[in-house]
Amino acid sequence: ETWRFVTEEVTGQVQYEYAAEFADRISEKTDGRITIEPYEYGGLGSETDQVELLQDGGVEMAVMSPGFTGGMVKEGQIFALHFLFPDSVATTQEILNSSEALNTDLRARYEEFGISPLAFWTEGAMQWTSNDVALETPEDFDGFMMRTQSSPLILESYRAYDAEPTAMSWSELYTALDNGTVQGQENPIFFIGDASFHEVQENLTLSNHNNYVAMTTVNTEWYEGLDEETQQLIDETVEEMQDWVFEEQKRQNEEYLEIIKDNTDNPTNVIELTEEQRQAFKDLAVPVRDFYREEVSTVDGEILDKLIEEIEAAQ
Ligand code: 6CS
Repeated sequence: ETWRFVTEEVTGQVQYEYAAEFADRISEKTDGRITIEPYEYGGLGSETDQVELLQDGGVEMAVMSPGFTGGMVKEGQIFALHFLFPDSVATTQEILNSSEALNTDLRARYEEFGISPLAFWTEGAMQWTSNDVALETPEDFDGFMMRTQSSPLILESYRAYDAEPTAMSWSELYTALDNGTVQGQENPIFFIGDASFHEVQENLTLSNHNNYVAMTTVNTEWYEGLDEETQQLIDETVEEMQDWVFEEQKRQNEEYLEIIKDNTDNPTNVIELTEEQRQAFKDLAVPVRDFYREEVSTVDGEILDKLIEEIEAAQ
């Protein structure tokens, strides 16, 4: 028996390495009875094509970013809100592990579309990179051409700073940054470094304005059709992987910050925002939560309110 496991990243990057490690563990536990074929990003279309592929059962498993499902699972856009999760990536991961708002309520929203998120995990804090202007104050975003993922609330979060966001797939991003179609983007450091965005960007702003959250997902119908023992095997391995992936992203984010700082061929201006500077962004970002409650959420912000309570309790 072979399961297909698609990811939005390539060899070496966190999502792909996650799928490869997951595959090893499953084949070891089943003495090779079940094998998993991990897929790098690229061969199976864009990120949104991959969402459809999982829904149609073209693959059994996927690592999926909520940033590409926002047009469909409106509630999933919760992750687009800046400064919602704690600054500590470790505390954020604990919340992702234990949150009922996410693991029960949001999961049910995804299941309406045939996608079961079995776990939520961080790929690290997100940072900004830019050309033409060093992003330090909200004013620096005025008219700034920012690339984002496709969820409408992500774009809204940048409009709150008066930026001009454009959604695009990451496969087009290096070229778009290089030729000036967009001036900047957001991602965790490991991804900025591995995708070489720093080569075509002048500035890296350590903004920690949000956490990059990914989900381990399965096709709901397929998963529900498995016998209990196999479901158990998947669930238990997904749970074990939470610590593994936390360490993996941490190591990669730390390593790539040094690589970017040491790159003398294409020097990058690394800017660390002060708490005061971050506060100016936060002041503009918090009202976007009301936009979520009123315009986006299909259950009047219930999931968001519950998550905010869980976040407060964790801090
Ligand atoms: O920026 C993006 O769209 C990509 N970033 C990460 C960290 N993973 C995959 C995603 O498509």
